[in-house]
Amino acid sequence: MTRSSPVAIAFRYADPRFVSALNAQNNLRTTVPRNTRQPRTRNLPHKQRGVALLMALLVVAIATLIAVRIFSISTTSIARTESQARLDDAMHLSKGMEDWAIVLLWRDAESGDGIDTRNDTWAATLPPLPVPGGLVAGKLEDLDGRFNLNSLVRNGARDPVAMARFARLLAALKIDPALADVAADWIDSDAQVQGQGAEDLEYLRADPPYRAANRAFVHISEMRKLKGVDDKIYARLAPEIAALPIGTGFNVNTASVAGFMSLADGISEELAKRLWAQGRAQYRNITDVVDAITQAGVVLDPASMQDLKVSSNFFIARADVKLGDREFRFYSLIERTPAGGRVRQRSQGAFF
Ligand SMILES: [Ca+2]
Ligand SMILES: [Ca+2]
Repeated sequence: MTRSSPVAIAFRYADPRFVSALNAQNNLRTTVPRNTRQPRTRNLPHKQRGVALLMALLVVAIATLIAVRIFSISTTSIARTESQARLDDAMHLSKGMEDWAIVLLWRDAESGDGIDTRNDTWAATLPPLPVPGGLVAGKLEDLDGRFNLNSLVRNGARDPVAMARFARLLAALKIDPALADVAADWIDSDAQVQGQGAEDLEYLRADPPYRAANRAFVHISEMRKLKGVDDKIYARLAPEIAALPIGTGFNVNTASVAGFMSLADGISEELAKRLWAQGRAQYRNITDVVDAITQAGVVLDPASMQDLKVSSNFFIARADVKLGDREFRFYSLIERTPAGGRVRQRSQGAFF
């Protein structure tokens, strides 16, 4: 039995205009609509006598009102239809971007080096690409180099390694580490406040009131609802966190400086910057990074090293679509699979 390669799948489902633009960026034809309208002639009324004239004018006025109303209804619905058509076109183009991302991930896996870094082809930004009526640009980022919020609670209990790592990450970001307790209470199934956490009693006092989720984070934007998180804190936190299935691991090749600081007590910002290597870290295996840390005199707890890895399974594909004067942004969460990848979540507007 033969299985279609992701390349074939991608191009089967990709928007044909996007694919043709990928293949022939410079061969786009521009059609300029010609104005073929002819000037209209008008028939003006000639009879002007007494009541007959008044009646005639009223009829004209009513007819004009009706005409204006019909015209305004039709222009509104035409505008709405055009707007919907643009959105549909943009969504098709963003699906093309998803397929492009999956092809990149599949090709990367085929290359066989088994590691994922920001030097990989998938990590390059796709510059704006002309498509009929606009432009499309894209970017693929991995999420495994971020802290997975859902790792905080495992089998109903707080995971001490993840809790300590998140607290260090928060400290590195100059955020109160008590937020680790708050986040754990948000996802644990009970209503019991642990440490400096918060449960329903805290959130029911809000206006409007709400409750703790008591289940895994579906999206990192849930953090906005947590006690102590304001816009400034969220903006600092968002690029460092992810909401992924438990057990995804932490890719040191795509970790941030704060991410490296979260690995152990005693990793200074200076050491973290060295390990981060200007965002170009290329560790072939975990031993390489562990050696680099221990040689700097930092004692590592073996338990906290268990989920470290040098590859990624989850990615965010961003598509920026400009059609006419309208701009759209789409995000797709892609899980890498042996056949390339599959889309797990889509959002339009802001993902973070
Ligand atoms: Ca709790
Ligand atoms: Ca809870």
